[in-house]
Amino acid sequence: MRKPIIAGNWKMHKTVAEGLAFMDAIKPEVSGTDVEVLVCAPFTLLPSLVEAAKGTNIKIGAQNMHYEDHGAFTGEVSADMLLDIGVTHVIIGHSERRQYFAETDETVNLKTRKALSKGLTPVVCCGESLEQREAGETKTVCKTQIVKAFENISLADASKVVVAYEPIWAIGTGKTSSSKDANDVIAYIREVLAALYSTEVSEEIRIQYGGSVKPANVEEIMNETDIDGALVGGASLEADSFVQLVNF
Ligand code: G2H
Repeated sequence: MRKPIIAGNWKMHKTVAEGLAFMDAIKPEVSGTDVEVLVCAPFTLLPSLVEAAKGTNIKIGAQNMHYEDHGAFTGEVSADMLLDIGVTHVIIGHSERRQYFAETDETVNLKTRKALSKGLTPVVCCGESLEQREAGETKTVCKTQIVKAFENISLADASKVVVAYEPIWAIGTGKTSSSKDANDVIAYIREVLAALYSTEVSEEIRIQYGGSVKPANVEEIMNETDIDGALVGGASLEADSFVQLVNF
């Protein structure tokens, strides 16, 4: 009942020409899928990708946004600016933003609320570090991040959020959480959401796994009961690989 969502997170990669070549290559290969297809690109590519995605089943997302509507925030982009060019999704609180750009649970919450209020679909990331995992804190860390991210988000809006569980130690390292472990944490996140809202709402919220997902492991991951998609970095950069992920 939850529509799977396979998303590429290009991080700081690709020129406009490279992005458009990617779109040309994937369009015919993903057109028949029942999966929601999302490409999250750097800001500079977004207008061109939105144009290229017109009339297709490919959605285009940003990788960050500011929580204010406008103001003296040099280098930042607002939700309205994303909507203005036809972007529909935005990744919020990726661990790289938390680690390198001082993103906090509080800013994640402010951004998530702003995105929802404007009609953008937030893809909200959570996940533990290696140290936290080894200390047995995985679930506590995810619970804290999820409870804060959803603070003051209404029952009606909650089901519009996509959650991405990305254990930090598995990001870009080639190490993947076993699909069973990832499913276990994701099922727990769903329990946290059920306690915050209701079982019904928690059953509607899609929760992706992210961290070294690739064509070789995507099917096993997607076969798990609670995993509704993948947020993919490295393996989303090549068209062939992305097509395989979508058509798992
Ligand atoms: C996790 C993921 C994309 P990768 O950051 O969000 O990247 O698939 O390269 O581990």
